[in-house]
Amino acid sequence: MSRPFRPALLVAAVLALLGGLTSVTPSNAATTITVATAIGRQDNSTASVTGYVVGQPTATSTVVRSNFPNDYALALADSATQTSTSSMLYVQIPTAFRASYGLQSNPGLLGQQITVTGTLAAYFSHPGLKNATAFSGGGGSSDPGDPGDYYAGAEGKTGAALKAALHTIISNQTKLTYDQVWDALEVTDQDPNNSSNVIEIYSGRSIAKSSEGGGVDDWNREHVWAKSHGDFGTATGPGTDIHHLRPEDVSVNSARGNLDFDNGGTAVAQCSGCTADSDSFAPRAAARGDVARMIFYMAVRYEGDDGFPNLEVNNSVGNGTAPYIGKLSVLKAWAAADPPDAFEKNRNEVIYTQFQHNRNPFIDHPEWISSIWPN
Ligand SMILES: [Ca+2]
Ligand SMILES: [Ca+2]
Repeated sequence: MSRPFRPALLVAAVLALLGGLTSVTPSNAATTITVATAIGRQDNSTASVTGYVVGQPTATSTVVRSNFPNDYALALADSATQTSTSSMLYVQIPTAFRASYGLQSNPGLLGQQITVTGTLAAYFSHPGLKNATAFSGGGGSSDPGDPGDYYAGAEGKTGAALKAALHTIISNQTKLTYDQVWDALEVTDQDPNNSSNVIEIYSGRSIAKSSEGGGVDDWNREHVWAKSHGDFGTATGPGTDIHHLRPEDVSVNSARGNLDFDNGGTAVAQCSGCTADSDSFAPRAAARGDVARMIFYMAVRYEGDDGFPNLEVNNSVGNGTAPYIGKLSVLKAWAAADPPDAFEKNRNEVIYTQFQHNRNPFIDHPEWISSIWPN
């Protein structure tokens, strides 16, 4: 398959990066020191250090930039693109700050400028900062699910009013062409342990990015909200919305077809943990919540006001070409049993910062599912 160069995506990514670098102002710039200064001043004094989050230290000379193991530590540098650990300060994150500044919970902090106040002392046998008493920056919000007051318009709302407010918020987005989806999925669904691969959504298998296409055992662009349910095709719109477009093995994609989602059935070939019968499909357990949150996103994002059908979740299977997907009660149970993990949160963040500039609210706020769909 030919892969033409796509300058528009590159420009969008660069603009997103520049925006990220220039939008944060240190809260206490006059009295803070640089990372280089902090590295040279490991004397147990107290200081406020401003730098860019460049990863999580896991050993003296190892800093990871994805697949963050926990929320306990981060690495700061004077450049957002620094990769040399000798130019990094290792910051211990005390319990009180882990929910807001730990990278597993906040992968979007990567590349953000923050300021940390604490004791300049070795951590992981490396120049560090421990016993921090204050963190600031990184978007200026202590709520990782509400970057820059993204959800301000939904505040205090429930039920139909919440759904309407979220529809307005998430409809403000950049739209991709179906061709651009190939490149986007190589970023959003990259295997955290192998940057040459993507993870297939239903099966969980890691497959070479280069194996994209239509052949046996290639991967292609699966529409989790089956495109026949509303017949929206692959025109720019719901058919190219990467919040629900995922890499999947060609034959597994075909086995899912346009089936609704429900428990039960028999095993699906090449898809460990997946089952299907004549009117429904179930992915592996670890993908079930992801699937549910994608379906709920689509139901809120597409309300029939943009030339495409009003997509809705119902409690049926066998919906055929109607603009509905079921089964609501099962999808709610799947979402509860499989809450958002680091991979899913990172994916949402990457779509927001690099591609569509809108978010899946149900990854940020899973509690909104029951508010909008109480029964
Ligand atoms: Ca999951
Ligand atoms: Ca809808």
